[in-house]
Amino acid sequence: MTKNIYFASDFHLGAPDHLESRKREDRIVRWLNAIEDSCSELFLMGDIFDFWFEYKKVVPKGFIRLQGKLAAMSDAGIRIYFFKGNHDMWVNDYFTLEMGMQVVSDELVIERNGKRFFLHHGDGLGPGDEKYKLLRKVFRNPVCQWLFSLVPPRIGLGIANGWSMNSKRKSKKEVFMGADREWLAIYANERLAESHYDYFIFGHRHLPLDLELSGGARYVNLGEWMNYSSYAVFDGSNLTLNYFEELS
Ligand SMILES: [Mn+2]
Repeated sequence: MTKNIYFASDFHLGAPDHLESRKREDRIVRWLNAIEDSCSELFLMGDIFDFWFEYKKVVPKGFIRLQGKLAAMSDAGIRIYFFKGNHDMWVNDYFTLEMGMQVVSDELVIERNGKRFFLHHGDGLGPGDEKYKLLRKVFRNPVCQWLFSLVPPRIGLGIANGWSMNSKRKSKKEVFMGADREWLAIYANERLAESHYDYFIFGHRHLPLDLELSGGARYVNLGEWMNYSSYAVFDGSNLTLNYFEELS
């Protein structure tokens, strides 16, 4: 393996408003420009969009610079994976047809250079959050998705945008709960009891983390791009958590 693998999540494009989102999108494209020469695979691990719903013939406006950049990278031979997040699970074939991205619905286990990775956005895993786990079943239900698709975009996207305004809350920084209480670390340790993994990489938590798990495995949380511009890179032997354009 001569090139790097990059992981990022939780861009939440669209939130909190057009101007802020555009500034973030520009930063993300600068990041992609900076990494593309060294990148063999790119894992976009959920909540890339603050809201996405794909109708049969209609997709949400905006985010065109990111989409153009991803299309160009994919055309240049970089493999790109798009994980469904809790904000953007309603994808169909648009990302695959237009940007060559492979859509991942739940977890993806990969092996690269002898290292085993467990990858997932992170929503609905570990103890607690029963209300969301129930909601997730409804949101992911094909019949419910079909029913929503019957609502005209003017109304459907209006409802959704009002809804995702809740995610303004999301721009505040999350607080570390301690290694024994971080639920994705608890979840990862449960998986480790069944099988060997070197790395667990999740998003969703909105807090960049690099925690040691049992048996020397690690849990890396990708953070988010409202406050941190954090991402992970695997260079073939090491996995590191980095910050793009870090303010000094
Ligand atoms: Mn998120």
